Amino acid sequence: MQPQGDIALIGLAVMGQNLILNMNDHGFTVVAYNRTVSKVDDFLANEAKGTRVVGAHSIPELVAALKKPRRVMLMVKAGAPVDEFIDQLLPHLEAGDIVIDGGNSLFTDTNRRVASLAARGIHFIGTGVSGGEEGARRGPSIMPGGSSAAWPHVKPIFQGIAAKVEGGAPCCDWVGEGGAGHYVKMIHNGIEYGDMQLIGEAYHLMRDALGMTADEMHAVFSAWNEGELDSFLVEITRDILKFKDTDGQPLVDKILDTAGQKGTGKWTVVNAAELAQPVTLIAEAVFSRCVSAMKEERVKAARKLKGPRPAIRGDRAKFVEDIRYALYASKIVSYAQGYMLLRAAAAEYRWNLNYGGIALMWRGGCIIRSRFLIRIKEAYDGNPKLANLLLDDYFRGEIKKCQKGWRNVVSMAAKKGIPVPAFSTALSFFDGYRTARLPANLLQAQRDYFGAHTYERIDQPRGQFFHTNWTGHGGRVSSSTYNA
Ligand code: 2AM
Repeated sequence: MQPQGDIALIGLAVMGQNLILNMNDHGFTVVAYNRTVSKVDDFLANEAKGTRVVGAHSIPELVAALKKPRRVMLMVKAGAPVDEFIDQLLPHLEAGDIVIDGGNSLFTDTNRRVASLAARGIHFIGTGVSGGEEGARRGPSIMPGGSSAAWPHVKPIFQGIAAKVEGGAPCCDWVGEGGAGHYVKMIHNGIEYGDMQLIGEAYHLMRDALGMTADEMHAVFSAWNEGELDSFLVEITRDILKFKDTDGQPLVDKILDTAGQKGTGKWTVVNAAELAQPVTLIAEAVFSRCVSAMKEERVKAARKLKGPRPAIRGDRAKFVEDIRYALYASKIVSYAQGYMLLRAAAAEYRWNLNYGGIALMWRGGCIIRSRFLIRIKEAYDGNPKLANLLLDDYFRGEIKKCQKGWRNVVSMAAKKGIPVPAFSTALSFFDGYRTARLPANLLQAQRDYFGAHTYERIDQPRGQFFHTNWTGHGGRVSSSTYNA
């Protein structure tokens, strides 16, 4: 009998199982395998009962069940387990076969795997999969990159199972070469950190500056979800604020204020620093989680370090509207920063990234899905070489509308002692980006003074470097190697 399997999936945790069931729903025959082989039979007897899913109890059995070119997708723990499965698969695969890693792998690992498998004629795809368990089952956002020759062979499966948005467009398209797919997933997660921090700051101001109840804030987030801020994260915030504990009190009020993190936000910030890109909002979001984790220290400090009273008097409804402006403008800045990083990465790693396509992939299925992303797609479709999202006519107009309220929120928060690191870094970045003359002339003078690092002059062409003997003593030799 000819092999029937369209694709094999290794890794029967919830995400893997749900992707298999989703593929099955879309008419694909999936071969299922897992390191702990007993889970294969459990899956066939339970979740996959009555489906066309085929169980494999060994790698050779899995490979034998697949049509050619063979497609094998890994949904296992990132890191060494991925390499171990690749090593187990390789002796059984042949040139033209395709290995796909759908885990949360670091993009540099994916770069390495694409290159090492290509040397053996095997195609490798590293793909971001977002949307959690529910997304995997009903339609995730899928961000594949790697060996482009493999794309036509996985495209019908991935676009078939992906979330669909306006006009049935799938939230899955080819991202680019090497580790580009996992890179874009990493940026997605960084942006997710930023969006969550922004919502948190809006909530903090409403709760502590305006003294609003959870029910009142629920009403505000409900209204916000009907406008430009319409998004999954605003929607779940609305629902969380309404949710009552068994005693009828809002559950959110009883949750300890220390946030965890798994590391993809941190990866984004580390990479941003390496590529010299000012992704300040995601950085503040990552560091804010670190501050939140210092609970005991904060409780002690709260007794000793006194600041102003947080309550704001005056027109509450107007201030709530200003918070909406601050949130929206800061969100635009955050995505502008994320896209700056994508552009820098494309240049650094020599990827041809599809910027509008990336916005469309995030438009549905994933945690950062929102109405707003369609505007980003339109901006890049209109001008694929757009230097910065802030310069796009639509976003420029939106920021203009928000600016007054945004500035009011940041200054009120400073006066009232309520931390708004993401709102304020977004505003500082916006002001820095639109400042033709920054104070870095002084900084260059300092560097030249203490380290003879030289400077360029405004009255001379770029690329000419000058050194001054600032003190009248010391050397006249400029430094090119000393880095203080
Ligand atoms: P398991 O069921 O045998 O633990 C998510 O944890 C998935 O990754 C599971 O399918 C799990 O297999 C697999 N996994 C976790 N650690 C692994 C490892 N070190 N080697 C192989 N598979 C692993």
